[in-house]
Amino acid sequence: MRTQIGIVGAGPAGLLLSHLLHLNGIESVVLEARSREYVENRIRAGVLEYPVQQLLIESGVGARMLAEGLPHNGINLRVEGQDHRIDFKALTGKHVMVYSQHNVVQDLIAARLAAGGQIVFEAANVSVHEFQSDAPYILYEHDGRQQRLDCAIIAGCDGYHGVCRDSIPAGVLRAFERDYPFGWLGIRADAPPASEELIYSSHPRGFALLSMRSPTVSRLYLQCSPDEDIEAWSDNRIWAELQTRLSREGFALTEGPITQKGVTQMRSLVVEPMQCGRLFLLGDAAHIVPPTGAKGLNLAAADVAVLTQALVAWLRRGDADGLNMYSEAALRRVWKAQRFSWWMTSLLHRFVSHTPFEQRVQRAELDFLFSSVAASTALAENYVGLPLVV
Ligand code: FAS
Ligand code: PHB
Repeated sequence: MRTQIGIVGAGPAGLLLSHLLHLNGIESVVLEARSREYVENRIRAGVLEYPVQQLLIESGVGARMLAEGLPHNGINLRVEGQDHRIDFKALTGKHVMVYSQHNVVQDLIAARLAAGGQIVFEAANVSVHEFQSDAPYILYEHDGRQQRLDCAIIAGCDGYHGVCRDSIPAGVLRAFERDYPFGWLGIRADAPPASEELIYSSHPRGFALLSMRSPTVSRLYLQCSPDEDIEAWSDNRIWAELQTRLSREGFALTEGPITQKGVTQMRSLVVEPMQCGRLFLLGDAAHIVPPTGAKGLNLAAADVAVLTQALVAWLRRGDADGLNMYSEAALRRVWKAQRFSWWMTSLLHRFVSHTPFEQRVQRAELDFLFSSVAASTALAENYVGLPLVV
């Protein structure tokens, strides 16, 4: 089989890339290890930046988001039982959209298939080859038979645990990493959210976050140890801890059946460069952010916007400048989102290693944020989303 762009991974990065390329008359084939049902129901992110919303709307896959998504004009930071609202609308004129990542994935798969797009689900043992030549190809197994996909470019959209990044020869990539001494215990619950907007709580017992998926489904997170045993957390214990960390006078969470729970590691990672020959890395295959800034999904979309522009210029006009500069251009925005995610994580979590001095500085940083329009504006601009292509 032959195509123009071979894409590994049907997450938000791979699917959005295939969709935007199609709109520009460029062919692609997406190879995905898991089943359609699995990728369409995988619980992950839930907040879309303003520029990403615009990209989905302008590219014709925003209708359900606009119909079912929850536009939020601000977030609340809760410290010592006091709320401090960051008013995105007043500070930036923009809003974020609470809309599940798996809904975005479902919308993109539906759009690709409706347009005759090729997505090979359950493609096993994917391997990438000859990407340092001008004739790269991908091998994989499907329906028990070995297959080969010849292409001009390979897009590695296979996430943190994929094969593409690890296929790049030793010495080419440099990794920049930070592991955090905690994780997030996250739940999805059939309980109406107790707040119209997200609440980020900095509590002496640790961080907590109230988020949601719909008027009847809540998504909540607790700071926990990185190797926390989820089996040790009964639903009652989880609700009790959430009530404590999100407590404020006159406020209580509405509890309900917990339908999904898990522990997520907190890590910051960037690999540079984000390309090797004709293999380009996008999304979690190239960078991981702690979820405190709600940037993971949005960064994947930003990489797609940069690479799409570069591929259109190359395939239409033979202009390879954008491709040659892809990594540099994408990394400029990646590092800004990394900084913001690290900053939000440092600001709102409890660090057992903190000295009393560091605790005071963390508190002073919050006080400054609550008393300075400039500081609140900086948070708001980063949270609602920086321009996709800079
Ligand atoms: P993805 O990981 O989404 O997609 C990669 C795809 O490649 C997957 O479908 C995978 O099956 C496929 N693949 C992997 N290896 C392959 C191979 N060898 N062959 C073929 N296919 C292969 N972000 C937030 O902002 N908020 C959150 O609450 C949040 N929660 C998260 C929870 C978890 C457990 C994880 C892992 C991430 C979470 N994130 C969250 C970040 C998340 O949103 C990612 O940034 C986003 O999924 C990145 O999208 P992709 O780069 O497309 O990678
Ligand atoms: C979520 O809704 O899953 C969510 C929201 C904000 C975050 C992280 C996760 O910072």
